[in-house]
Amino acid sequence: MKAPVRVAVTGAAGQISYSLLFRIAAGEMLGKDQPVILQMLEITPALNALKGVAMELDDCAFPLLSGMVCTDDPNVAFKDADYALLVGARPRGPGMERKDLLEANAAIFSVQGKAINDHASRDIKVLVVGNPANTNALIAQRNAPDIDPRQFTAMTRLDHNRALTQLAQKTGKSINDITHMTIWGNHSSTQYPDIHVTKVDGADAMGLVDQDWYENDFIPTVQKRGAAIIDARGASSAASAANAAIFHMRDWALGTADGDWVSMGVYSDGSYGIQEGLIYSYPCVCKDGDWEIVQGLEINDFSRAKMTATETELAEERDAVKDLLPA
Ligand code: NAX
Repeated sequence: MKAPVRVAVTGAAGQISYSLLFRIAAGEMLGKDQPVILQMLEITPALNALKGVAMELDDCAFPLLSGMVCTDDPNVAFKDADYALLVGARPRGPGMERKDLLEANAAIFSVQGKAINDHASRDIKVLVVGNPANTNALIAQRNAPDIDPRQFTAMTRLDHNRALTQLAQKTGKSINDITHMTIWGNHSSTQYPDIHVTKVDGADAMGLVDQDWYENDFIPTVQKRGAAIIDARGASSAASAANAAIFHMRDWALGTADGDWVSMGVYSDGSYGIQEGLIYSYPCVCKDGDWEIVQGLEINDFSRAKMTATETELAEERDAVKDLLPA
C-alpha cells in the first residue's frame, strides 16, 4: 500500500462536501490503492456540524481513510497538504452587491492562499470550487508567491459535464460517444460551451445539430443550469458539483483519457490571446500529474466574441479586488 497523502477540504460541513469527502475517502479521486488523510476546514460555528461529518466518515470504516483533522485554522488544515479542494465560500447575502461578494471572498481566499504558501507541500494541487471560483483561485494564487501558479485551478468540470449530457441527449447518443468538448472562460453565465471541434461517435457535432439550437438552446441551458437546479431542488447543485471536483482532481493526478481533453480553469499563459494571469477555463490534457492547454484549435468569429466576453468579465472581477491583491 502507498504512503497516505494529505487532502485538505474547506467548507467541509457544507452540502458539496457531504458528498465529496465520502467519495475521496472511498478512493474515487486518487485511486483505490491510495490512502488519504482528510484535513477538514470550517468556520468556528460549523465545527460541531463538522464533528458529525467526521463521525459518519468514521462509521463508514473506509479502508483508505488513514486519518482526519477537523479545524477552524487554515494553517492546520493546509499543513503538508498534497491536494486542496477549496469549497467553502461566502454566499451572496440579501442586498449584497457583486463587488461586496468579491471582496468578502477575497478576504477568505487571501488568508487561505497565504496558509497554503506557508504550510502546504510545494507540489500541492489546488482546486477552487467556491464561487466566484475563477477569481477566488486567482486571489489564492496571488497570495502564494512561493508556489507555482500552475498549481491553482478553478472548477469548470461541472459545466463541461453538463454540456456533454445536453449534447448526448440532443443527438440520441451516449456521453461515452462524445469527445473534445470545451468550456472557455469563467464559471459563470458568461462561460462559453464550445462544440465546434466536438465529435459525437466520430462525427462533427456541429453537423448533427442546427445553429439555432446551438446558440439559443444549448449554450444558455449550460450557462444557466446552476440556476435551473436551484429552481427545481430548492438548493444549489451539490452531488454533481462534488462529482465534478472528483473528476477534475482525478484527471489532473492520474491523467485524462487518451485522445480526449477536459475543461479546467487554469493560469492563462496568454494562449488563444487571453490575458496572461487570469484563471481562465481552457481545454486541457493531463499527464504525469501536470496539465497542458490544448493548442492550435481554430477559433471562428462567433467563438472569439464569446471567449472575449467571458475574458472581459474575469478581468473586471480581477480589477474589482485589485486593491486586495499583493503587488
Ligand atoms: P454550503 O453553504 O452548503 O457550504 C459551504 C460551507 O463553507 C459552509 O459549511 C460554511 O460554513 C463553509 N465556509 C464558509 N466560509 C468558510 C471559510 N472561510 N473557511 C472554511 N469554511 C468556510 O455551500 P455548498 O453548496 O457546499 O457550495 C459551496 C460553494 O461551491 C459555493 O460557493 C457555491 O457557489 C460553489 N459552487 C461551485 C460550483 C462550480 O461549478 N464551481 C458548482 C456548485 C456550487 O454552486
